[in-house]
Amino acid sequence: MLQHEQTVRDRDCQKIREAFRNAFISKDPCSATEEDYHPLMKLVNPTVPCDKTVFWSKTKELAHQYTKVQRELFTLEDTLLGYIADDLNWCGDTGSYEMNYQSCPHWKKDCSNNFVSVFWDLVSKRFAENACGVVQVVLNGSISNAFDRKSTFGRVEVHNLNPMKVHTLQAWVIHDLGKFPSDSCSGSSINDLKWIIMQRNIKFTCQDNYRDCGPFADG
Ligand code: 2NF
Repeated sequence: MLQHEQTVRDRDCQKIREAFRNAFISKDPCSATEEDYHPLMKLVNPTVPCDKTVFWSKTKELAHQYTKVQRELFTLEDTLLGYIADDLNWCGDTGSYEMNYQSCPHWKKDCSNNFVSVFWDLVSKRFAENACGVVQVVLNGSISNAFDRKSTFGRVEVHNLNPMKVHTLQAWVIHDLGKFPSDSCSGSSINDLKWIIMQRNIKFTCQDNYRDCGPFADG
């Protein structure tokens, strides 16, 4: 790599790190707003090509296996911001310039406006807004509500798909091998999803357990 390119890349990473840190450092861990992350969002734009976006809900491992095998597909965690933040928990503290390594609020038990939840809602929204063409979602057929309106997918992503750009939502409902499925394309939760998507003028298709021979096959 040319010396100049290396310097530019280092500077961008430095800027991204600083913007991420500045979003929450010295702030009350339960007072996060979208605006806190705006400087970071300005530095990193989601850029997934059309037909390559994969959403997931309660199927993290499987969805990541899928995009690892089908290399040209992307979950949010295959993009820069999702990759950086995945599996992390973070917050600051008022009156301190340090990271808070003692305690950060739990998103369910303590406060909803914590920095982790606000971050994921925002990057999930941008990821969905950016999607185009045929987009996919991997859902869990081994739980009773494969589609859950209260999940990030149901609450944020579904409502931020742009019908001017997104042609079809293709759902894959996958259940664990050897187990009796708890939900499927004909179940009421998927019907709920279908209704929401069709109301938004986007086409909906659904495929049950493609694991035996399709792209989700084991081995
Ligand atoms: O941690 C992530 N990588 C993450 C978190 C939230 C949202 C990713 N997302 C994006 C992905 F791109 C998927 O398309 O949203 C979709 C998955 O979110 P989901 O809520 O539909 O799916 P779940 O399996 O229920 O949750 C995924 C992970 O996020 C955590 C949850 O504990 C699990 O580890 N999570 C869910 N909601 C919140 C929240 N409000 C949350 N963590 C903090 N605040």
